[in-house]
Amino acid sequence: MFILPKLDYAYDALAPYIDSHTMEIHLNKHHQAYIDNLNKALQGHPELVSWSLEKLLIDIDLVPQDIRIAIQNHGGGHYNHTLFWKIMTPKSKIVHGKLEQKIVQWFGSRELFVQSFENVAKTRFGSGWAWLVVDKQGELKIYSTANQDTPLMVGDMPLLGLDVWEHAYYLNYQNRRPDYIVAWWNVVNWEFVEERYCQLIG
Ligand code: MN3
Repeated sequence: MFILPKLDYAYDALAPYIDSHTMEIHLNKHHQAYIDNLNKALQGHPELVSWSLEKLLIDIDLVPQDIRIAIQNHGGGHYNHTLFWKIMTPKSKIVHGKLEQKIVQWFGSRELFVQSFENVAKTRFGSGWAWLVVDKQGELKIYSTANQDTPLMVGDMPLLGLDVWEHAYYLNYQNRRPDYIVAWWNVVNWEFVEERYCQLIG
């Protein structure tokens, strides 16, 4: 049985960039619903009990067909949101580490990276996520996915993920998705992301 993770900070800690009410509903209603539906889907499949959440998504093609879409949507939803809470912090500060070096090498500058990521997040039509991932070759990529599709399903490891579903910003920003995207940089937990990157590249 999968359960809702605890936040490392208070609901109102990310304000004014993300408001308390949005955080509370996003975690306790939206994220909880993905977990409930994931657990429900797995109920009829005891052979999958030993699979981790990551394995269910990385090996999505091996998941029995009758629950594959449910795992993709709700397992993806659980994984993406669990990462999303971790990559945010009220004590955001830039880290000049290995990831920044790679970002500058790959995108030309930190500013060009930010621009490119924002562009992908702004132009995702409908609901989905914007990602910075490490691919199998250890290279960085920026792209978006629809719905709760997760980079794990195509063999990439997400470093940064921005939820651009309306439920992530509508109470505070209404239709102004670009304002939410720009504000979000103020709460990115670069220390966590740097550590994750260093673990991934070994
Ligand atoms: Mn969400």
